[in-house]
Amino acid sequence: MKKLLVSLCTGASLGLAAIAGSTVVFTSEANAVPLSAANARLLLKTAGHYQNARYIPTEQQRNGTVVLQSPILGTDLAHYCSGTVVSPTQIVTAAHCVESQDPRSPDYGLTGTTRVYLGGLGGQMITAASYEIHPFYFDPEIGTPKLGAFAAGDIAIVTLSEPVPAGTKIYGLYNGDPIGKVATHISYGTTGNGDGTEESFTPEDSLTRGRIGQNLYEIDLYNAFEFGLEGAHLIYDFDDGTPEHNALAWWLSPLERSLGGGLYEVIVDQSLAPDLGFGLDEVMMAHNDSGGGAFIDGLLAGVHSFGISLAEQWCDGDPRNGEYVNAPDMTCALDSSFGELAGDTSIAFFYDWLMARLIFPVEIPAPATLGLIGFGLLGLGLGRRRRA
Ligand SMILES: [Ca+2]
Ligand SMILES: [Ca+2]
Ligand SMILES: [Ca+2]
Repeated sequence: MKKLLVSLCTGASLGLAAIAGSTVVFTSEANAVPLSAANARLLLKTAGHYQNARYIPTEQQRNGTVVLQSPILGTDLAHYCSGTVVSPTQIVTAAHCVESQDPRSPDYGLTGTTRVYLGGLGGQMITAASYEIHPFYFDPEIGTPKLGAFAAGDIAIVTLSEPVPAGTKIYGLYNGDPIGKVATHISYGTTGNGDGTEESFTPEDSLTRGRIGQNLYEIDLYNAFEFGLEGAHLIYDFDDGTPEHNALAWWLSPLERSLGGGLYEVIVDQSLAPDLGFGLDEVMMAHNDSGGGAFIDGLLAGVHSFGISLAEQWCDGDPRNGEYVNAPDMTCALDSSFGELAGDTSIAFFYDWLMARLIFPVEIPAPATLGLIGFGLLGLGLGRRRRA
């Protein structure tokens, strides 16, 4: 596991979106805010061209998903994240998306009031009223916040200042075993092609329209790397259909050999993670996708948290600092290309904590109940006429 620890460091960066008129530039600032590590890795990149219509969610599919915009005070910058509506007044997102709003964070006060845009940046805006971050996120033993996105409790609930309008989809929570299940990812962030040829982050496209696609949850972070809490983070890889870029098989393979001269080769056992993806439907989170949802059976099952790739010294072509001749990452950088891994916070792991906090002020009426209410109003009208 010599490779992973180095990767943790490369993942520690902060994603910002600069807003100047209609121009939005995405930049990455290394080690700016360690707690915000995963922020730099969120958006969906796509197996095929990112403008292919197959990746554009319909209005119906965007319903119940949101963009969170948190202005950075004293600047014209804002953090962007994604989230999912889970009650009439509550959004589930990643803790690192709202940590600067929590008094326990060293960055407390850095950002102003978060704006929540329903169904993407073009949708209705509701301001956030309060936040609750899972305590594991700040726990010095369990959460290891210095490791940012790898903290064990990267999940938060945002409470809105007013309820979402009628007709807004409210997602239920998945409480089954997500490992081995295909998840549908819907998110608003950086998009681009998995082969690294194009990358894009604009208000008009990625933040407004979002992207949709699939990936397979294959293992949890602890069972893959003996790190974190068992079951808390769900791991998947960005496949292009080839064994050469089957990242999870490469990372899980325990054997490697030295070829001399600083060169190493992992003896890849493809049977350890044989899945090669879903062809053009395969997607991977990227910048600003943080907090976005992954859905199984129409229920929220995962929250985009972090990405993992091989530290650049092992794939930069320079054997003097060590080099894997068969590194799976198609581009030697943490940029959501084919051959990288990602982790989602598991909703099932935090199911009880979430359910204890979700507020449904009124029991959602069943269709039969609605019919009775209608009948009752009708009867009242008739009665009034009779009196007149
Ligand atoms: Ca995959
Ligand atoms: Ca794979
Ligand atoms: Ca890469």
